[in-house]
Amino acid sequence: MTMFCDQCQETNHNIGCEIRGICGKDPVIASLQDYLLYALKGLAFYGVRARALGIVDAHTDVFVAQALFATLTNVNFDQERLAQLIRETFVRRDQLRARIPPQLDAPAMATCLMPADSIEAYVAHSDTIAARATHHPDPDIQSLRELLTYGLKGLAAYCDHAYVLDRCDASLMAFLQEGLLATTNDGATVEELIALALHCGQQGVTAMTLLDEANTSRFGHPEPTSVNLGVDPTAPGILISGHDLLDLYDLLEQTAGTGINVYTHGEMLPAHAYPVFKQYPHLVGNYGGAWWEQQRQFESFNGPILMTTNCMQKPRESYIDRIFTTGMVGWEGVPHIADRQPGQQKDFRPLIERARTCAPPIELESGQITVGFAHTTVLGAADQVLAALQSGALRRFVVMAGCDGRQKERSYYTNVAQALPKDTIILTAGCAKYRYNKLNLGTLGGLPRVLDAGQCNDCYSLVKVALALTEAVGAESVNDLPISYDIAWYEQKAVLVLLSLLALGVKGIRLGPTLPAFLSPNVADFLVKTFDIKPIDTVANDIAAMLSGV
Ligand code: FSO
Ligand code: SF4
Repeated sequence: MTMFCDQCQETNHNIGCEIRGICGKDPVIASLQDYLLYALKGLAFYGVRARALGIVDAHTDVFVAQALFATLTNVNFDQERLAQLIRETFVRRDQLRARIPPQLDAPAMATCLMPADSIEAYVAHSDTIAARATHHPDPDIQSLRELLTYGLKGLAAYCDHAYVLDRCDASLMAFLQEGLLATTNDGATVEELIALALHCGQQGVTAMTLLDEANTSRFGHPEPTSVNLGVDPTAPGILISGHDLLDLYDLLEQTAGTGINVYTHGEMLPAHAYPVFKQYPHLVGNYGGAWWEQQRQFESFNGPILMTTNCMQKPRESYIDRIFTTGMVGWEGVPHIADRQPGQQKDFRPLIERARTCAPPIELESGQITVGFAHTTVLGAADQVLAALQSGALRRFVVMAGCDGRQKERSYYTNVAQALPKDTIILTAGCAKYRYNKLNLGTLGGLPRVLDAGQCNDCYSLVKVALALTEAVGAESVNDLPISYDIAWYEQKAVLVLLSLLALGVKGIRLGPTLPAFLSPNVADFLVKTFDIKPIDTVANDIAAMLSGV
């Protein structure tokens, strides 16, 4: 069996994973995910047609977002779970189909059904029909279809994060299905697909705004906070990873008074800055670094681990009996904490029981790092920032947001952060920060030189800061500010963030460690010419160029 996947930055030889994913995705999981995507496009056909007739199924809208989320990099590796999602796609599609007049032009993906209903049948169908039906012979059209699809996946993930906190936007839900359907339109031109990809970016801004409101209205506005990197050697802990702050809330509530500590990992680090989470003294610190270091770090953590979203790696034997998934995350054989029932919390008792049998974590490091520089904090210090810019004490901001990954070339980002002159400030968000957030780069005008806005979706904060500064200094465009963008990408949320920046008119972004494999030469050329996107170069060349505003 073979597979083909090129959706993330670590794809094999920057071409595609064909035998097994670098991420651990095997051909069966790849086929099931491809088939789920194919089936979702069929569901989208009826979703779009029904919506045009005023028929909206809100549960199905959310289901589409969640099922798409399951196909993101490092989310779901569970065959049975993916097969269930495929089955549910068919059921929901047929329910919608029954509510509207017959659609004589329905494509094959809108009518397919596997009577055998087995994983093997889905895989066979995926490999023979789904792959062919969604692949376009024109490399530019195919490239743009992929760009749009991966942007939609990122959008779906952020929609789900907001939905968990009771925020849903009908236009976002509609666009997820319109976008999916557009990727099946053989008549779509290059220009139309580019416009759709940029529209996807605009929707990304809406989704990140919605999620920011959801997080801040529920947990308060992040404020500058020192986070402990060490451990409490006297008590066992539970480690929570991923992006889902409501899961953290439920876990903290249920562990309060039990003598069990809670630690954040990876993208959960920014939680420490939210006022609501500061009320829990047993949220003692952050353990470890970015997602790709998890296997070694989960081993030494000793206690249970909860994966709330991406990025999950293959669990090692040493901790497979103490890792749990929840939400859209899945790994075969790993216990899954079920969704919350209306008005109730998720039930984290299995983790709490397991923690009681575990030793305290082994300390990996000590000290503190500072988080909590989202838009409210940075704009609260706007006068200070403007004064520093006007006096020349602050020469430039460098946005170094995005993702981290395991490729050694990513040491570029550590080296850039280290080599940037002391009159610059780094704005960061996402797990990319782990390449430089423990370097102790000092302060400038009372602010840390690494301002951490939060998770990857909190890139929204960076955009908000840039737009407010544009207005404050009376600049014509965001591109006239002394801000450079040196973005690291890995998975599809980052594709959406990139499209969002482009939709907002940001130009001159450096993107690395490699440009996406799914960009055809012509599409890459278009992005370079239109948006001045550049691949990263050497540290010295890039710093010199950024400081001169190029
Ligand atoms: Fe990182 Fe993974 Fe947040 Fe991504 S943990 S790589 S862009 O899933 O989502 O930044
Ligand atoms: Fe390869 Fe990335 Fe796809 Fe995994 S998600 S199979 S590493 S391209």
